[in-house]
Amino acid sequence: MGYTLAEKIIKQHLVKGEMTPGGSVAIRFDNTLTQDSTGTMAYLQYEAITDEPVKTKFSVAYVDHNMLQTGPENMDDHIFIKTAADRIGVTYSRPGNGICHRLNLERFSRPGQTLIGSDSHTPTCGAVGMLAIGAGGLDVAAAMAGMEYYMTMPEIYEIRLLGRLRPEVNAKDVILEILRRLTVKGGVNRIMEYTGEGLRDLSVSQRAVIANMGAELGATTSIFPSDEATLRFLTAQGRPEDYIPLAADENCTYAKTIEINLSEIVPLAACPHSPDNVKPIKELAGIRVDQICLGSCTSSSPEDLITAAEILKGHTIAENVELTVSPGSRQALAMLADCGALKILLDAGARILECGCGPCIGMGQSPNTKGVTLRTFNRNFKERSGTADASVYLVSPEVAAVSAIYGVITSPEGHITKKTPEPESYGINDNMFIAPSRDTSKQSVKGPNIQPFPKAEGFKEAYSFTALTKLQDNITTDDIMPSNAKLLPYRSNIPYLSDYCLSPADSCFAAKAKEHSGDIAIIAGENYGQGSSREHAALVPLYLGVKAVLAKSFARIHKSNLINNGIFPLEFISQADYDALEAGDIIKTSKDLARQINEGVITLTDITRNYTFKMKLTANEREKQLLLSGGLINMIKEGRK
Ligand code: MIC
Ligand code: SF4
Repeated sequence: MGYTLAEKIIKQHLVKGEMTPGGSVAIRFDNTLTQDSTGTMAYLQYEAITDEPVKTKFSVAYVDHNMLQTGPENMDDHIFIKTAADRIGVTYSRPGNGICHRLNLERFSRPGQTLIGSDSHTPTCGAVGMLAIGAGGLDVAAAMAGMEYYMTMPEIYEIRLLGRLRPEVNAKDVILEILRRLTVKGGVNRIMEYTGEGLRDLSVSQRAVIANMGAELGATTSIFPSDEATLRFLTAQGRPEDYIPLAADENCTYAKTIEINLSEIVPLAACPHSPDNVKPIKELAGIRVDQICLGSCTSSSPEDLITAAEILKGHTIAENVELTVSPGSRQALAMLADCGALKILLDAGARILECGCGPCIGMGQSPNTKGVTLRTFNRNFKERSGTADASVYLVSPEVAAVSAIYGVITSPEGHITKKTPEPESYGINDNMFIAPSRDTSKQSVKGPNIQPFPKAEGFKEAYSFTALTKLQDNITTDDIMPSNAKLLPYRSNIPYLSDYCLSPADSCFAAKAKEHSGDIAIIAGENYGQGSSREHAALVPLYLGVKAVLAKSFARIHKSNLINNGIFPLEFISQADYDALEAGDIIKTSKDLARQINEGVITLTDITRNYTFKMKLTANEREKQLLLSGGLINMIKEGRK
């Protein structure tokens, strides 16, 4: 029996386990990436694990999120990351160089290799046939230290692409169509593997849009074969030597095959407030728009930005609209300047922001009260833009540019006759990457805002949790630990962030938790912790005393972050149990908790209601050990790793 492409790469990097879906596999990572808003914690955690240089083939520390410097905190963080990276052998990408995922694709993506990154959109490099996985900072720190990464072997889904995109349809519409069909839970514990004749016309940058937003499906990763398009891209990036051809074996088997006919896809938008709330643009046409934002790690290749410029050529944006452009990389911005597209965008009235995440993570450019904003980004969770009552629509650059001209949502059909060709060569300038000294006799420099991270206490034989809140389905990590221009500067200061924990979902939670002295539980619905990889969504609750989350189901990265920090992620077996529990209830574990953890079924009693029920612990052997040790740092200290 043959292997799928993902299986082939996993097999080559397998340290332990068997590749049976649902089983536990430990794999070795060749490369790592961190970005600044998760990176400060990752390097603090690395320093807590070891003083040795990194063991990976190549590791990079990007600075792209925390770029608004309205006080000393952000630049202090940059300096800490730069000095921490230098001593342990991690290349540093200076602020202004661009967004981690676009830069990593351009300069360091390598077919057949593995990459783990402390950002949920790390799978972007799957566009060149790399196995790229997003994880929490601690997992990335452990991978840099040379430890294998344990994960539940996902099922592999085939997404077979047929036909050819129409000129006005973007790869963004393809992934929006997949989100429409599969929803934000559709990829959990799955790898999306792309095949089919439709690949022929998709450049690596277009594939990257799809691989990037596989994160919105909740997928472990997404992967494309390494073929002629990959060779063209790597050659244009001046590194043809990194190319190897890679594809699934003809006789491999997939858990499921989904066919998508590219010729049938129409321009789409993800409507407020979820990436899977997808509708055709035609149904939304005429909605008045206040703001349009081009850019982010998903849609800011030169191809995408030149397409937008071509549409805007000779026009001035509508009076009611503000247009911003946050290019994904200096390479992309320099190419826009070289080909004249930057001048076209400026002439049309665009506000050019620096190369970074910017408005995508609420770092500036928050829309007006009740504003309508069209963004070529990948997430439109409520409040993420920084304006609580704004309506954010996720669209392609084509839809964004045409709508900017008319000031209302407008279909690009009839406005575009041919696709922008992919560049034959990219402007290469690596002078904003600093190679590390690997001199561990140096010390990292920590500003006053960099506070120690909270550490889980060891495992106790019995717990009595107070359930301080009861939440609905699809709670995002933006709900658990919001990020915006005011909070992002405190990513290295968990005590400060703790006042805002769960504020969009339950504004009293932090105050209640601070008054409470014992162990706390959170009750939640399906897909708890979807979205970002930020470990802060586990570290901040840990700091507040959260010891268990009782949910109907969990998003993958967040669940690992909870386990790494010794917090129990327990799943309801019956809807009736979820219905029976209320905020304020006291819930106790029963005898033999350690044995129950090993068996994966935990008996709990709600003392307030005199109600006994069972919950599932879906965890592999290693995760059970982690919980019994009180998390990864404690396990490493116990010398069990
Ligand atoms: C995001 O897009 O939500 C982020 C901000 O890039 C996060 C990382 C973070 O919270 O720092 C992600 O995607 O993991
Ligand atoms: Fe940055 Fe937005 Fe991409 Fe996250 S999704 S890495 S915030 S551009």
